[in-house]
Amino acid sequence: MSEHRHFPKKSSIPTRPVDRFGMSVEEDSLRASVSDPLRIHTVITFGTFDCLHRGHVRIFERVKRAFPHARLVVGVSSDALNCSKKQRAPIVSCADRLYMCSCVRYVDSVFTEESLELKAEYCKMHAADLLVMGDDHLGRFDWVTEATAGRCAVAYLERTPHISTTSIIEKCSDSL
Ligand code: C2G
Repeated sequence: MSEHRHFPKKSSIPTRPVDRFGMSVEEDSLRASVSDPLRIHTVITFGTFDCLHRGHVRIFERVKRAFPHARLVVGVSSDALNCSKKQRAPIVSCADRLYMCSCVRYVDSVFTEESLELKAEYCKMHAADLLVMGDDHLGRFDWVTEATAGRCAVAYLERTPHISTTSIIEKCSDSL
């Protein structure tokens, strides 16, 4: 009798887990990046969140999936801070950007970020155990851990490709 060996078809070989957008799921690596995941009660993130889009929401979603019991606090850059960072005013006002972020179901609270230099102060003020940013900022906020006497760890998540506020603005202006 001939021996039948079963090899999995190429398409059924398990690959990296992906979310509904085909993006890699990073909850495990985010959890692994902190020494004690159970110590994470509050996670903080910052951004302008202008023309709120999938790339922004995926940061919130991955944090909440990695730490479902933690509070997610979002610092939204003020209009003045955005002007100084990007030399242009945001399309959407700070009040509306705060409102939109607060309506995302993964977000527990929002506040206005007035200055980049105050990051460690904001982390202390909100008792943050972990600061998470997209990896376009890789390494940029590592100093926060030392400035909070080791209280707040820092981690970076893969930036979502093919979507940005700039590309949305360009599409809108092209279609006028
Ligand atoms: N982001 C992402 N994928 C995208 C676009 C943005 O993961 N396609 C992430 C960024 O890496 C950042 C967050 O979404 O962590 C907010 O993005 P922005 O609003 O562009 O933030 P930015 O104005 O760069 O402010 O203190 C705030 C910092 O200066 C970041």
